[in-house]
Amino acid sequence: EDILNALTDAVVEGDEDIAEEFAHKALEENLDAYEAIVDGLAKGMKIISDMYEKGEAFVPSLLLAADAMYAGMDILTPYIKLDGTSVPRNVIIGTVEGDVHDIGKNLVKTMMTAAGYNMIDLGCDVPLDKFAEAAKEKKATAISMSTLMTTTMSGMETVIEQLQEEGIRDSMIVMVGGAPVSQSFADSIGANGTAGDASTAVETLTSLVS
Ligand code: B1M
Repeated sequence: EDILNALTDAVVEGDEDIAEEFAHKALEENLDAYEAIVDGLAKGMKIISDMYEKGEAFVPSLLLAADAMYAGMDILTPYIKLDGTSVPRNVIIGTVEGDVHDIGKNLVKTMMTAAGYNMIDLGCDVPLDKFAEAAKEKKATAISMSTLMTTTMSGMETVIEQLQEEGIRDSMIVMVGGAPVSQSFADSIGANGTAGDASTAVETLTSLVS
């Protein structure tokens, strides 16, 4: 409990050293690495993002918070217990064209990696046609698209249309997510699923592939 709170605080404060210190402590105390990320580090990122929304925090603090979160994740991620039964599947992930927000996308990627998926990360501000191109090239099982802005959401629909044009839509699972994405939006563009957070994203993907 104390260690989880310390991880959360380290992210909110944007303190990489403390995040690293408590990530090590979490491992020493045999805390579950996955829980330490979700209930410790990611929780801190959510808090600072909400503070930003309310005008209580500013961009530099957000970026320091993300650095602290990544520093803790670097230590914890190798200790997440892999689901040994899963067959490796290629999953394309990226933030759509026009959008540079990648903190949430990176969390989703980490959780999916931890669940045994082989993640192919196209990064952020990804030109829309790259998704179908990469999916074909890597014989992907799924495409995971993230966006944080209302102005870039329609890009996800374009990608689905491109998959259709390429004749690979039906053999592909398409997941969409990010703060403005709702279930009804996902349904309206013909995506297979969405999720409100990174761990639910993994559960949804796993239920869709099996
Ligand atoms: Co910007 N930003 N930002 N920003 N930013 C938002 C998104 C905004 C809501 C803030 C606001 O104004 N109220 C707003 C969008 C408004 C809108 O669309 N209507 C906004 C804006 C406008 C902008 C700029 C345009 C600002 C400007 O320059 N004028 C600009 C964008 C430029 C561009 O992209 N072309 C910009 C820039 C930035 C920073 C660079 C400063 C920084 C991003 C740094 C980075 O990502 N490398 C930033 C940040 C940090 C935010 C907020 C504060 C926080 C986002 C974040 O990282 N959250 C955000 C406000 C907010 O969300 N409270 C805001 C933490 C992260 C862990 O959560 O990303 O939601 P999130 O991901 C979650 C879930 O959504 C879900 O799981 C994740 C983990 O639980 N999820 C998925 C995400 N992807 C998923 C995919 C899935 C499933 C689940 O399946 C595939």
